[in-house]
Amino acid sequence: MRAPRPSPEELVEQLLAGDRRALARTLTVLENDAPAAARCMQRLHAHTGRAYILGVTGPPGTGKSTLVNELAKVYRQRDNRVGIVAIDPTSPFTGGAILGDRIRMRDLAGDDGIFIRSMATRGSLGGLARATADVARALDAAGFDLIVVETVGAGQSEVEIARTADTVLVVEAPGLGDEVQAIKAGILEIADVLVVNKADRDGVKHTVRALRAMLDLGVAPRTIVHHGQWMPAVSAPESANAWSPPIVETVATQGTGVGKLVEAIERHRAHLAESGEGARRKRMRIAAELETLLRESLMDRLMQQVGRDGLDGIVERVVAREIDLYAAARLLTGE
Ligand SMILES: Nc1nc2c(ncn2[C@@H]2O[C@H](COP(=O)(O)OP(=O)(O)OP(=O)(O)O)[C@@H](O)[C@H]2O)c(=O)[nH]1
Ligand SMILES: [Mg+2]
Repeated sequence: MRAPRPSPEELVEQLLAGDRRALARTLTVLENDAPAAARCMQRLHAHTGRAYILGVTGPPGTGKSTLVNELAKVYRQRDNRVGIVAIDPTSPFTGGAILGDRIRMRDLAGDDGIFIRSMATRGSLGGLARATADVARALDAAGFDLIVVETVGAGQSEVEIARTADTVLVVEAPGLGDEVQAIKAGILEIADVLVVNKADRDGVKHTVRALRAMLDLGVAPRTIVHHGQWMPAVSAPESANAWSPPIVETVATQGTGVGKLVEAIERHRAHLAESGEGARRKRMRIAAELETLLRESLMDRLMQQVGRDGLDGIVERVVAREIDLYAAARLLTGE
């Protein structure tokens, strides 16, 4: 007979006591079960706020996972516990395999100070962003000092990640012909540090020049733009603009340039602390997440009140030109 399922509260207790299995099960809850996730977060919240979150994004195949592996090794040497969240890794994730690649990550396997999790992008973007933020918070509560979130660059999702991360690395590689794509995707706007990986390849100087030209055009530095309706009363400090994203060349497969990259990350981290930009970003993130949650719960509540039939009825009235859309919305919200 199987043991009874632990409650969300019991799972969190075990997680806080350092149980890795409970951590893994909690992350599954956070991804899949909204009501239980809310119960977990209620217990976890007081234990969060310590970890430093690093977002790593960029076009497919630029070497992000290889780089994350190298970064994790450096931070492990500094006695940091490292949590890695890979969103929608292109390689399949199987049992004990790490980021779907045993060979590259073998240096990290079996290390208690490392925890690796992959997440699928099923469901809505908003849902993924929330689940990612919750997973990062759970790792934070579980005592991981550095949490790395890797996503494959595809536009909107990077912006969502920027809200989760303290520092965002955008990883490019020579010869992708994606310099222009990068601007289109708005990817440079969210970069705090730009990495040109595969610096052993031809065309690295060209890629660096192209990126620098774009930075000089004023695409960056990023300021997190709040897309929602209300802004918290935290305006950007003037000194937030003092940061211009450095460009670091690396050869992740050889570990070359990784030391310089760590330095750049640490400089940005210090900048966030000294300028007040870090605190501002934290508040912006909380406001944005709160807004998303409110949107969902208000919508749920409204739909419960109105019901499927009620909504269909109103749609029919708009179709019949009895009322316009604005009037329909007012009717539904009881304004
Ligand atoms: N030549 C060269 N190859 C590299 C370098 N870094 C990574 N690679 C190779 O590039 C391929 C992709 O590396 P990954 O680390 O999986 O890249 P990724 O960006 O995580 O890929 P996705 O998650 O699929 O977007 C692998 O075959 C790596 O061995 C590098 O600095 N130089
Ligand atoms: Mg990868």
